[in-house]
Amino acid sequence: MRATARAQPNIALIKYWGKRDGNRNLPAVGSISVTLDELFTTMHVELDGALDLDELHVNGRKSPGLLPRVTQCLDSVLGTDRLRARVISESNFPIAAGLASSASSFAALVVAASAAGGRERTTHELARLAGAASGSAARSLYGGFVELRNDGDSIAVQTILDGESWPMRVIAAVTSTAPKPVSSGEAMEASRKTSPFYARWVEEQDSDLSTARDAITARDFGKLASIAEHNCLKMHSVMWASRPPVVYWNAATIACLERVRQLQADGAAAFFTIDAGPQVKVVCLPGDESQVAEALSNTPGVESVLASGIGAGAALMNGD
Ligand code: 2P0
Repeated sequence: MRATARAQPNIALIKYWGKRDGNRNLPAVGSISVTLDELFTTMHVELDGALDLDELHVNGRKSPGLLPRVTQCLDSVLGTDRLRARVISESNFPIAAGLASSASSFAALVVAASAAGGRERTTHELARLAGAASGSAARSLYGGFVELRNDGDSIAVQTILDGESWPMRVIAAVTSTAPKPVSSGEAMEASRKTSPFYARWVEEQDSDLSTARDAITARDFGKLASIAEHNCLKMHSVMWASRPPVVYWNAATIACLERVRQLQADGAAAFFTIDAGPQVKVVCLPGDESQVAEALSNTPGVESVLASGIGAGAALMNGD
């Protein structure tokens, strides 16, 4: 009746932006990400017949605001006639700061809730359940370089290459920890309905996915860098051209991009990516990590720098 799972956030190199079915939370496009290692969310789920309502504690605090999505996810995993649950979530990195905490949280939640309810589920089934709660969470069920594809009226997720086969480091420059001005779900809908670039974005995604997949399989860093930066800037162009516009960047975001261009000019194997927030994530080869981390730390407006390797997918923890 209780279980604990751990999941890592993931960073998209080819982005998910837009939904083809909002009710079932199905993405309009496929995506490719890397699952991180050192950053993680630990999720404890305890089903308790004495509870009248679900309870959620996030990093030691009761969090009623986040509860409805958790309740909905528990219902989808265990059925609506389930026992109520006490859910305790702890993350070792800032949550709601554009570091994909919803991905690690919902990936860990479906694994822990399934185990607590005695349900045997494949990773594939767990990924679909996580994706219904938060699109990017489906990717955190898998480790390494991960591709999510649309598959009929559902999704299919798989590891393209494991992290050990092509070790990389991801350095995240945190430029603000303020809450997002608009949630990614809302912003995606604004893009779909109003951005003149949205249709073209969807149309070109398969080609970007194919280029990135080939680059990963061939371990061609330059090719991956080029398509990932292009896909990221294209996604933000779609957002900027929405009405009302969606601009997640701040001045430090741009300063970080300039810093990455300098690092590249100096010969570093590094590229940037930016999600639905002002943080800049720089992916680099391990030999360039200290140079990248130092350059980002010294960039005006950067509050902190977090580093991680590429890790494994969500897993149940022993001892519960
Ligand atoms: C991604 N993002 O591929 C993209 C890039 C943000 C920018 O997935 O509405 O929290 O819960 O399905 O997964 C963030 O959106 O969205 C996201 P929902 P999610 O990582």
